[in-house]
Amino acid sequence: MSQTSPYTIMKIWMEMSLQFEDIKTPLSEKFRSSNKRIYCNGSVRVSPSDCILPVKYKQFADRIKNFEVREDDVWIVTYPKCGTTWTQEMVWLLINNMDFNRATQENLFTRSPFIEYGFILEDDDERRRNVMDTITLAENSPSPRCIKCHLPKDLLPDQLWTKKPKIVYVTRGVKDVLVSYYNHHRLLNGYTGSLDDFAEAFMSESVVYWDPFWKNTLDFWNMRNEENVLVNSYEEMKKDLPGIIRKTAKFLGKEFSEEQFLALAEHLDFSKMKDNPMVNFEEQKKKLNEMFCNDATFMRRGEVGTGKKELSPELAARVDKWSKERIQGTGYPFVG
Ligand code: PPS
Repeated sequence: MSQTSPYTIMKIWMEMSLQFEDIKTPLSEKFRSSNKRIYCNGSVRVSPSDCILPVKYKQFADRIKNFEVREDDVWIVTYPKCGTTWTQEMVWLLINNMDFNRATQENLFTRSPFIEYGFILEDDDERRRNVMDTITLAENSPSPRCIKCHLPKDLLPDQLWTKKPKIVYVTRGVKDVLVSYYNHHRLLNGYTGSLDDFAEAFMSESVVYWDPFWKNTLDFWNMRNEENVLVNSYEEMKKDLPGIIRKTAKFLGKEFSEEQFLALAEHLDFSKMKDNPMVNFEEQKKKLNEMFCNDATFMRRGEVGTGKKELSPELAARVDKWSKERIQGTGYPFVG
């Protein structure tokens, strides 16, 4: 039986208009009340994709869907906490001729715009005052652009599937993502619930900010053989960073000396990135810690296997079961 190409399916989605359904379940309400930010005005389920997003997304959806893509863009697409920042810094340096000078003077936030950041912050969030309109920032950025996006495949700009710029997708072991995302909610949203409650929300496929982890991940895994898509994993980056840098450079059509590759690997080492104010969010962290009275941090552990260590054995087993059911028959190898 002939298989329908992912691009044919995408063409059908492109022609469908977006639908929004308000989400109000006991679990989503419990989750909402445990966060001081982001979910305050409620969430919507977006169709197609089933992605759960803040209500504010409705105001941005068309601008993102109709965003003018350039053929020489590189899009860093990920589920949150999979190694986005790490990959952005790697790709930005690869497509900017290893310009370490600029990388150490200009924040990653403006070098590599997070296109949908605008709808994450509510209008009354004081952080908004310091944040420019990131869609405009991306529109005005010179080529080659390195754009960050966490949206699922179905909600990405339509032109990604016609102009076909390079897309680097990075994935990570789901238990490590869960624990890192829990920490992220504490840091950025003042989440006061327990890790167990967060895990319930994460697996309920209805309350955590983005669409179900496995849908986001498997959609890109199924596109891994497309010429313009590269799927890396956090675990591979930890195991052989110079190897992943070389592989990514090849995918991007960039050539460098072995010395340059090794210099980039050193720059991207967790110990270096953790102390690099252009990528480590330390400045925001101080204000957020004060606002939410906690000690959460962005560059937290930078390790593989933290989920297994931090989740109770019962919870880890439930996450494994939940994952197994979803990846059965897909050939997806990075379980973690
Ligand atoms: S976000 O908010 O979605 O953009 O977060 P993201 O950048 O995807 O993920 C943050 C986690 O990545 C870790 N990190 C790194 N690990 C290893 N090496 C380097 N250089 C590196 N840079 C960031 C960061 O510590 C978060 O993981 P946890 O497990 O929470 O430590």
